[in-house]
Amino acid sequence: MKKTLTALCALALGGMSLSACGSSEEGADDGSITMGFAQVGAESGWRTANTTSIQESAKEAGIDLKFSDAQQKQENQIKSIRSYIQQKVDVIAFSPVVETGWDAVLQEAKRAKIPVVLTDRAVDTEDTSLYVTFIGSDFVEEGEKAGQWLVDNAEASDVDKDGAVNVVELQGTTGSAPALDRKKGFEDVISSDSKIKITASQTGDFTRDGGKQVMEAFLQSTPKIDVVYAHNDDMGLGAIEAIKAAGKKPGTDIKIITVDAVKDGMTALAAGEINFIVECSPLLGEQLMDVAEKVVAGEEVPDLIVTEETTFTPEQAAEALPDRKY
Ligand code: GYE
Repeated sequence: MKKTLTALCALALGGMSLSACGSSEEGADDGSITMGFAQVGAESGWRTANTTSIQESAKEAGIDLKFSDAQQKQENQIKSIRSYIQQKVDVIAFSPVVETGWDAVLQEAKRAKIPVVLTDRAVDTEDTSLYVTFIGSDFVEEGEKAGQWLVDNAEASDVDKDGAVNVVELQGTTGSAPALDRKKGFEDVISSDSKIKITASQTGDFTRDGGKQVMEAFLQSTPKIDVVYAHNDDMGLGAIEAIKAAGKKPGTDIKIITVDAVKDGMTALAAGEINFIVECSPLLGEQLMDVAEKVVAGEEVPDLIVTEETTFTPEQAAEALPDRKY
């Protein structure tokens, strides 16, 4: 199972981190790679599509995948990473549920000479030698795109035409890269327009149920809501249920902006219940397997691999839906 490419590694070390080298342990070199993948959970449509992409791509690439679901808990992810180290996998990949608190376990992987690839979410650490590369989206840019749509459509979003656009925000998992960055990008852009204000902001943990519950509370506590900015489609879909239950029309009485563009979100967008979606692609599996093969072979890979993404209006969603893969 183990590939020993110490010579190659040594050659390539000039431009890459130590942790990028394959396992030093000698073993049967049958060419196959074992990857340990520590997934966040199954909290959203995005996550389900991401898991499918990783499992299918591993199969296609002939990579032996050990997969675990942490149910959105950091301690579970740390446990699986430790077990992958013990099992001496060739490469560890994971999507860190929150940004901080990874240094200790990543040091253990480094000591065991097992390279780590981050995918989807980033970690906040000073020691960038603890992982080889990051594959995923620019979440700040996603927040900026959401904010830009609102700035461009502020007048139309001022539902009762009182000159103020009151936004409630449904945040993703507290401390996660997408929640922090989507908030930041959005706030940066809307700050250019004094009419737009975030009047309430709370986490719905990226789940439909979380979005519904927080929105129910907002509808009771916040007198005038013009716009919902949800950090993912699922929370936006939960908010739609709450808005309907309160006797209001989602997309009309209250405008909705979300991120992801999974099928359920796109369907609601095409139906006019969501007004704008910023795309975030979960189809990261193929790139991940590609990078894993290179890393295990001691080849150099870029430090950062950023996914290209677009945005959707209702008309664009209707057009894109028939061919949508997730
Ligand atoms: O937007 C959300 C999921 O980390 C980009 O996690 C991912 C986010 C995605 O639960 O739906």
